[in-house]
Amino acid sequence: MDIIYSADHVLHHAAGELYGGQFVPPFECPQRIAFILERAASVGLGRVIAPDEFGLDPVLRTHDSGLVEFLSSAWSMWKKMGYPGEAVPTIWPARGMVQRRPNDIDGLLGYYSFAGETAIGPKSWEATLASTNVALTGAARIKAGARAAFSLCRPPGHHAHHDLYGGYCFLNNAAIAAQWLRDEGAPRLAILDVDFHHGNGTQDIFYDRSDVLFASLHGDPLDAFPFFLGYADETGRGAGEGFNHNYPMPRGTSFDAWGDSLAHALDRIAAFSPDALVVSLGVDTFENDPISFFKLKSDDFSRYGEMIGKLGLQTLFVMEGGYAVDQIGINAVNVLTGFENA
Ligand code: SP5
Ligand code: ZN
Repeated sequence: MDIIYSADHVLHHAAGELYGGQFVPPFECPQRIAFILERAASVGLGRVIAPDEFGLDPVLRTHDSGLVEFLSSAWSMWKKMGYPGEAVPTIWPARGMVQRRPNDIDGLLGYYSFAGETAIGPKSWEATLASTNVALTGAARIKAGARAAFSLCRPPGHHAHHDLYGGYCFLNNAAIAAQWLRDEGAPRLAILDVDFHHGNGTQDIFYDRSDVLFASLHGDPLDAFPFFLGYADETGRGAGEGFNHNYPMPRGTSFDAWGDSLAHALDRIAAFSPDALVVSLGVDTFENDPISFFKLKSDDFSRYGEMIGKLGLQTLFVMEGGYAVDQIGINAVNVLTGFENA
């Protein structure tokens, strides 16, 4: 399958992430993508192609214009304050406070985020737009009839809500790609999120809708980021009731139980009979992932890639998380070769 890749991902390379009370080198780092690209080349996965430019229109079909405006101007506002470091929020409009957009950059950072680990740097916005173009170019390959495509997105996207960033994500690449396919004429889309973390942003974006089915397998929010969304009883709202499926799983979950959840989610997707499938592909379910608690082994990624392939749907893979950098290439590419071998 074709691999869509932009070198502009390196423009987003924060110096620090707030973790354990310290600023540490971010888990979400540029080397992640280099390792995946290298592995894809060594197994001959497919051609590497550069993204096309789609502009802001498809972004604004999915995201709030206030968020987009904020993200595009956050760095210049931050620099005007004379701060020495990168832009991070320190206050949020929490329970009991007013949800009103402030003017000041410190207020805006909290107004437009749900988590504080992700620093904005001088070129984070440029990298974010490139990442979204990578997803959209993959979607265009699907529209053109390709069986599959791999959008090697960075920064990732599945935590980004309609009007919130966080969890290393600024724009929701998978959601934007799915919405674009809808707008180009596909009546029904399914999004399967296999990242270790709940796809809270994608759930938020499609929660009221019956035309985009969302299923997410993830660490139980009682114990895992993003903590405040992702329970099994979140099944959709209004017309969207019954079109959102969460599979939270406990610490130590290995492929036996995880694969059962996947089989269940795939049955629901098959019953929905979508025109295409978008997979939010995070490989932080790996046993050695530094910030997650599932126990999948490298071979398990091939097995589940094959399960997804057996659905027989046109499939766009959109890269999300995965922080065991040494093995991220093997694990991500195992899913894709498993899919192709189905
Ligand atoms: C795209 C993606 O995978 N985003 C993940 C964002 C997670 N950010 C917060 C991580 C906090 C980890 N705390 C885990 C403690 C492990 N001992
Ligand atoms: Zn994740």
